Amino acid sequence: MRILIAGIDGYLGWPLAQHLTVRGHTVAGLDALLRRDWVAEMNSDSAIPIASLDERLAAFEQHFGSHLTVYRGNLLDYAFTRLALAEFHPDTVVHLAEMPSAPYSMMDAAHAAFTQHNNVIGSLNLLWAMRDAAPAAHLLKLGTMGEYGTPNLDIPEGFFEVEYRGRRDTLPFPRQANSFYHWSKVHDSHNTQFACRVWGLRATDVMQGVVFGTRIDAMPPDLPRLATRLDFDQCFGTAINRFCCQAVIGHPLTLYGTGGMRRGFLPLRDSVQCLTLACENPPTAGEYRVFNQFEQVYSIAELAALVQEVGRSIGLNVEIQPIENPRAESGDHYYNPDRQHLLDLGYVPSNDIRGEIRQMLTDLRPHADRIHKYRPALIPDIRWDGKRSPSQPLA
Ligand code: USQ
Repeated sequence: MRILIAGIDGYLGWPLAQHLTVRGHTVAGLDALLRRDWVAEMNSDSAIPIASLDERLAAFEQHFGSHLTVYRGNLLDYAFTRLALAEFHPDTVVHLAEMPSAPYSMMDAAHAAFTQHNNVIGSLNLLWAMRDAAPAAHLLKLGTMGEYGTPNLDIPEGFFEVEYRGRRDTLPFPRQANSFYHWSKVHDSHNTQFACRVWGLRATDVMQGVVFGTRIDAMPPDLPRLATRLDFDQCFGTAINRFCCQAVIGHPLTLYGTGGMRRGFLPLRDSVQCLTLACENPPTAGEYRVFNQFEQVYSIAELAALVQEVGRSIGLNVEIQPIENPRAESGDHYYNPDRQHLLDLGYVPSNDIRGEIRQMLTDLRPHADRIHKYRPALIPDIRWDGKRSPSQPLA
């Protein structure tokens, strides 16, 4: 299969390119390298050093023996996007090229507008470019479990059956996102569904949980230029990744509030496995399908306790310090999402969260100095009420 990964320079895109290549697919990429700038804007850097794109591509060719073409540009540029599709002729376009951070989108008006413009218009251009240059290709679009919010109901995969005033229909499950970033993904879902209906495009909208981890099997441990990034700042670092970075420098784990928030989580290797299954089992023309993609549901407090347990078992001094929650979110809620569609396609959850955390801590320990250098980036000061002040420790 010919697979174009938009966002190939990112946390997921770079390992996915390696995994798909090992499976025999012909991969190309598209990227504007914005993630590197956003993390620098947060006065931070990837905990694991990452090579320049040119160095990455040279290492890729050397190790996998296949040349990786990367179209350098932005989905906001329709002409560029269309040209890339027309030239590469993809069977599948994996769309990972969005601004992925909830706190970044809640910083101020400019960042909220940037997030929605970048994500919604970039994705809209991609839909038009696919209509015009690759109408038979499959769009594998990264959405988020956060589109659903935390309703007091089970969460189906995209759609549910409703009865209202004696009539029944199957309709999109209500979306109740909790940041302007998460709303940008809801808007993308609506636009993607509409493009499938009106133009006959085919798409998989992946509602992915929070990803963690440093490794996949295809990634050679002895070739640092093929490593993927791992962020820990308040915007681009996600829960387990931040906790592991904090653990290796002896910084208390920043549990927001009671930590009772429940979310779906999955290791990087499972994310790559699931995206590959979706690529290799495309929907039919005109079909818009939704996959919920996560391995297990955990509360954030459970995860902090797990990082503490594993960290202590390898001799790290790990403390947990609850701090004021900078977000407006429920810390005590029902959460029971389905994830059957990927299991039906053959997804085998790796189910070894302790082993994954141990691997992460081992990979991160040699980079403790880099994390230490950007230590202030660990304390959140972007708040959902619009004020900017660092979260204080709770008793
Ligand atoms: N949290 C803490 N302490 C921290 C960081 C986070 O308690 O140091 C809490 C947050 O308050 C939140 C939960 O952990 O309740 C998850 O936060 P997160 O920053 O790990 O993840 P989130 O903001 O939800 O966003 C991340 C990715 C996003 C993706 C989403 C999937 O950044 O791109 O869409 O996970 S999901 O959460 O399922 O919507």
